[in-house]
Amino acid sequence: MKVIQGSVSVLRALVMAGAMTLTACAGGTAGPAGAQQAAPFLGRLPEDEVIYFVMPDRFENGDPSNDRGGLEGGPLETGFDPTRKGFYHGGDLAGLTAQLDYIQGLGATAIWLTPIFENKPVQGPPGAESSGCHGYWIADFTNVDPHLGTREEFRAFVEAAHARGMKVYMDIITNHTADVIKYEECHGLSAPTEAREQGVCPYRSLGDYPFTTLGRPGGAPLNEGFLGLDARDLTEENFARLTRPDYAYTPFVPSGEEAVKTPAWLNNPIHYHNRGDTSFEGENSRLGDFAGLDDLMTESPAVVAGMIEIYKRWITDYRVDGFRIDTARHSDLEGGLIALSRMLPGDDVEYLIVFNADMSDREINLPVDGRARNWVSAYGTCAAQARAPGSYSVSVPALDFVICHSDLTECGA
Ligand SMILES: [Ca+2]
Ligand SMILES: [Ca+2]
Ligand SMILES: [Ca+2]
Repeated sequence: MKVIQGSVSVLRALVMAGAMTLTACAGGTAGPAGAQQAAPFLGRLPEDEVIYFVMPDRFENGDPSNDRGGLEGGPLETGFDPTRKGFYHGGDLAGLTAQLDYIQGLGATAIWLTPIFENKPVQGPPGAESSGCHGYWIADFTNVDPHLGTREEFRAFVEAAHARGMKVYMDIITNHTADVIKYEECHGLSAPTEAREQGVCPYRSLGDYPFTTLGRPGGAPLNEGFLGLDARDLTEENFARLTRPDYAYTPFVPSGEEAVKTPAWLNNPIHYHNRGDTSFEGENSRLGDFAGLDDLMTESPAVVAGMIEIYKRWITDYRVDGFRIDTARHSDLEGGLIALSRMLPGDDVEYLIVFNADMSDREINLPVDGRARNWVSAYGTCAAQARAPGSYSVSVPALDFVICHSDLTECGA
């Protein structure tokens, strides 16, 4: 095991959760005639990468003018407060690009960034607010967070990394969005004061709150004919019958936030589970809200298609080399993630490496249809993995190292 000294911790060997087959883009029809020579770094196998995992907000401030993300006001409006760990500290993409010498000098050959998409800047109950400095509270899936820079700066970063022969892996989220949707029974004016103050909403299960009755078992019928979320029922025809989102809680979007998410379809509560907070047990691990984060109905073909469209653009527009999919074990893997992996054909991308969450409790059988299908298990935070490497569900050693620049808990995540 190689050890890189410095202020970083080193994580040995992320591991594969599936068969390791890496095939070059063999689309045949993809790309212009006389397609350009593939960049040499694309020929490097994923197990040979040394990955530098970085949270840009905590790395290097290359442009102080973007520290407040273009927002006005105090920390609760802008999210910026370098004196508190849960707020933005000013690091950005310009700083990251400027420090590529340093990162490459450590021996890193690839960079994995925490999500750079535009976040809801501040959320949380009164007195317990924090910011999206970690990047996992996405509001606009099509934009770069203004605290971190611009689309052009992200493009410049990817191009600069590629020019050095380094790969760029994006950290993406398909499980949830920022916390925008609330429930009348927990957060509405008629909710008990205690519930409003605590900001938690107990999970309401499929058994106790079926999709086809209003708010409680025996409630008025609704969503007539909707068959539920079994794998065989994940069809457009079935989801056309799901028209009301108030089968468990009564979701609402607070005034002023009706259009806060992009693409626009994400603003419709019908695309979410709306069953309250997960306690990370059984059914609620997949269908519950992760600390209030709006849990997407990843079983729905419309949601899958929307997510594919979103992330496809990041591949085609920025030529990123792979994705690490966040909170994958809290999503419908068989539907959404397999579909996501099918975004590749026609997109002229040489390789896609998908990092994934812990797969120890799930079987993943991805169809291998001519494209790279690499599933790397990466469970927990970087530091947690470094402390407990035995917790992987594994089989085949894949990557030599992930160098942890920072532990997400530094950002209050
Ligand atoms: Ca900055
Ligand atoms: Ca919510
Ligand atoms: Ca989920």
